[in-house]
Amino acid sequence: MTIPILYIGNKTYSSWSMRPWLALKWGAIAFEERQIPLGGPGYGRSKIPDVLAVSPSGRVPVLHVDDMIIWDSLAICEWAAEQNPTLWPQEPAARAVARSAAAEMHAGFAALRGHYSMNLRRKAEPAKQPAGENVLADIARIDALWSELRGRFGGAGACLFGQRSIADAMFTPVATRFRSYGVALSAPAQAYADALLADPDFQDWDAAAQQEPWFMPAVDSL
Ligand SMILES: N[C@@H](CCC(=O)N[C@@H](CS)C(=O)NCC(=O)O)C(=O)O
Repeated sequence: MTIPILYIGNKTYSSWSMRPWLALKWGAIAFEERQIPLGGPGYGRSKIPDVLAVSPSGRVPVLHVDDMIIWDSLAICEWAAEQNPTLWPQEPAARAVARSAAAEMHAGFAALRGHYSMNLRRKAEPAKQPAGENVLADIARIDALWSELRGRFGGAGACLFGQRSIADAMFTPVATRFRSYGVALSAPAQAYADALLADPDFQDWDAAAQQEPWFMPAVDSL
């Protein structure tokens, strides 16, 4: 196998790119990273020419492994877990719950994601519009889920399932949103969010984001 290539978007804004990037790092899986800046012609319609050249969905992240193409964040995380099974909890019941949490994140929380766009350059400034009912419901569900999973499976560690897993990778961008928009959480959920943001690999990603030259007015004006 040649070294896999992970195509990602802007580190400041592309939450879906961050998730498999963290999973590959945490799984100690070697990969080359190639960045395609989002925005410009075709953006928002899955029609950015440079993205379409490498991803059949017109979206990033996408992983190329030899001649195989994996074009979705969760599918890339699953491939990573095939290389390094410690990316999921080893105990079957915990693993099933971790997969449920990761899938819930992947498929859901649209109101939260729409209202609080990821913007790593924004540090604790409330959103210009107040959070609506659906956003508040998403925050409450995530807070309850994090608190419950930490209590049931977290043990002495800081992660949801004792050691870093794909579930933590899926939720790290949410922790950045809570930080960026100053969203108040319960004490257990805040402790977990703080732990995600203290992760050294996340901090590498965040530091690179701060150096990026791109600026998306639509996101930065929220
Ligand atoms: N379900 C996909 C979503 C990927 C996605 O929406 N990526 C965004 C960037 S974070 C994108 O490529 N947008 C390009 C566009 O909207 O044209 C996944 O989980 O990978």
